[in-house]
Amino acid sequence: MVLSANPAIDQQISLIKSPDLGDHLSSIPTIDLSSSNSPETIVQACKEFGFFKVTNHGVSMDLVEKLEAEAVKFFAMPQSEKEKSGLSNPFGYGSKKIGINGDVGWLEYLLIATSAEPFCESSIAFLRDPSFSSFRSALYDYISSMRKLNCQVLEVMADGLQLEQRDTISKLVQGSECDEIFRLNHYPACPLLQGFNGGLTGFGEHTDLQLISVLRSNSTSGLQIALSDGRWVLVPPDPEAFFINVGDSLQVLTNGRFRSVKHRVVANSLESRVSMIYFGGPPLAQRIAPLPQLMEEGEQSLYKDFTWGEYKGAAYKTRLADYRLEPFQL
Ligand code: AKG
Repeated sequence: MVLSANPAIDQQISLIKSPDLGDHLSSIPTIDLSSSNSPETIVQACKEFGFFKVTNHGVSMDLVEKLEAEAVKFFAMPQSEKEKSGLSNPFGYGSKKIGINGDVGWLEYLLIATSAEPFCESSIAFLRDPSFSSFRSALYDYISSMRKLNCQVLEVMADGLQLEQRDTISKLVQGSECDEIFRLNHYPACPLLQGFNGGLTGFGEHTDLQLISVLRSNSTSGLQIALSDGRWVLVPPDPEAFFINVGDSLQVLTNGRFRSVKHRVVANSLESRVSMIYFGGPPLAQRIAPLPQLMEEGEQSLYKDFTWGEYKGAAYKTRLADYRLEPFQL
């Protein structure tokens, strides 16, 4: 079923029926990063769900709130002003269209390439404007804390996988050659849908391409993940925690031991949702292949040999919901 949500919009955005009320993920796997059993629990969560949240992460809520406030201010600007700030190509401001292959959703966003330093000058022109200096500094602080958290989570995973060097995975996403992206999403409230048992597609179902992504949202619900049996479940929001999605590249590095999680966002409430997602990708030339240290005797790779650049290039030609790893499977 599709709905032309606003006569001024010619894109058709799909409606999604809500999962049954019972289909709340009764307990989101929660990894307390200060706990000594986090390596075991993280591996279990990556195998079963490809998804978990982290607590005791050491990221200051003050800097999270500062960036969220800047994002809210930006998205509240008149449409013409937001569009002047640089249309998504792919970086910049985007509204409703996600990518170039026909995906649409009830959202607007800012997509920023954050690896090149100083990223604010090179990725999105409007951030150079002195009137955005507080946005710029909140963004720098947030990205630098995400780099640390991203590596910390990958190191706990390496411990859980009993890899001798705990930076075996994290070193793939460190350094100036890395392909790092940051996305700020705003899903406006959609009061037209009051009374409907479901909502509008905010961000259509997909898996992330990178190793992991680090997601934080405000207290408005909307995120859903698919379980291994294909059922969709609601993820209760937790603005104090960070949610981690296992991405396709980590599924390959672990030769399928970890599961890249399919997820989507439904925009349906009377309140708007703001999310911030950090995607730490490896350098374009990095080979993505199962880690030899993990392979058991006689175990064969499930995947063809490819680089991150090749995978990303191929994925960008597909639709969000496509199974992008399929052509790379053996
Ligand atoms: C993405 O930006 O790739 C998402 O999956 C969005 C998730 C969210 O907004 O919570």
